[in-house]
Amino acid sequence: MTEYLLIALALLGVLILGGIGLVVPRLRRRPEPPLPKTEVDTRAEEDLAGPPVQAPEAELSTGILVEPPVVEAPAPVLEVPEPTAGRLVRLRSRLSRSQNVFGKSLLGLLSRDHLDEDTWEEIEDSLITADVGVDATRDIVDRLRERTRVLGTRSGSELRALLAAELVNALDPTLDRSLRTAPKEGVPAVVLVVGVNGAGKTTTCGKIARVLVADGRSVLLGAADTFRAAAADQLETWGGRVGAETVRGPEAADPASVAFDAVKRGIDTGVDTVLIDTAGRLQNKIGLMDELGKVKRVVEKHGPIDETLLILDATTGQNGLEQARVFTEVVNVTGVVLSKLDGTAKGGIVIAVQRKLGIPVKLVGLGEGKDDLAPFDPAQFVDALLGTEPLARDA
Ligand SMILES: Nc1nc2c(ncn2[C@@H]2O[C@H](COP(=O)(O)OP(=O)(O)OP(=O)(O)O)[C@@H](O)[C@H]2O)c(=O)[nH]1
Ligand SMILES: [Mg+2]
Repeated sequence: MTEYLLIALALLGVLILGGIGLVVPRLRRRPEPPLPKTEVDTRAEEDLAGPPVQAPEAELSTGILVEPPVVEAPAPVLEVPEPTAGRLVRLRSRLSRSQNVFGKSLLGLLSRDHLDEDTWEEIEDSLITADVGVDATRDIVDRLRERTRVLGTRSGSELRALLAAELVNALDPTLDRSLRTAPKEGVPAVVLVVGVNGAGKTTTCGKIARVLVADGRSVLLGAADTFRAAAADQLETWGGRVGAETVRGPEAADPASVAFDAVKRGIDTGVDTVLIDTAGRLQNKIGLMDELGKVKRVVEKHGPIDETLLILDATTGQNGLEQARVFTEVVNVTGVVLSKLDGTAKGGIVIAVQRKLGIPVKLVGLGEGKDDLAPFDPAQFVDALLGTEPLARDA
């Protein structure tokens, strides 16, 4: 009897130990990893469930579910550029250096009691010093002399009005100064920006991009200045602020091919305007001017360039005119941007440039700030030069 009892107990013990042996490994065992999915499985699931979502992970030690941190791409904060209307009026005080010549000195001379030969000579000298150019100065002074003689005008406001009319006339208000930046039949307008070293090309490209964005257009920038990586970085920074993509190539890449790719990308993405920045080049370096000609020809494989803007540094005065002439021979310049007008007393260069080149000044740069670029308007410009209103509008 006791023997049976012992055997039964032993069997029970074996059973219990065996049971534990079976259960414990199960408890310890980690769940089997699922079988690797095929590409088809994954695609099918993604189609159904949208973009993949990371599953919450089980914390092994505590068993508490921990949500993975939600990694969201930071939304780019885009700047809203200033509207372009009224910029020249807002920035008129930036012309203060030129205002001294035109507003103060010229008007002062004109209102002398006796407008004798010496006074007229002084008036001529002031205009020439302000870079108006010899031919334009002669025309302006001859017409003023004639009109003051015929009309016998002597009051300050009348003389101011006569001078203003002659200056506006010398700026040819009939020229078309609109920028051709509108897409045609879904194809972006292409704007090529050229000029000598340091004229302000890249800055002006950036400012124009802002002008266009402010006017509701979409813009793509092409960094065809491949001499320095920093040049493309500089352009990309301008574009990034207003959400414009920049197409760039490797350092020392062929600028023509980067410009071509930029226009192609602009066509593919359907932007309104492609702006191409080029490297600074001196007009007397034949190889570099040939390279610019090539950029133009290669870009035109996509279709004609809508606008070629020559950036001229206003502080270089009459020297800029010779540069400009050479550029117009290589590319078909359709508009001039006079940069750095804020840094010169020679605002008359606007008159000389147009007269010598027969190409309209379309925009003027009036400072280093992001929105310090204004559409050029002869009447507003002359008014700013002769301004009788308080000048400190722009804080
Ligand atoms: N005061 C003033 N400075 C300007 C204006 N436009 C450009 N600049 C300055 O001129 C300098 C040269 O400008 P960039 O745009 O780099 O000139 P760039 O023609 O691209 O130069 P490269 O590519 O080296 O040939 C910068 O310091 C600009 O801030 C302007 O209208 N007024
Ligand atoms: Mg540049």
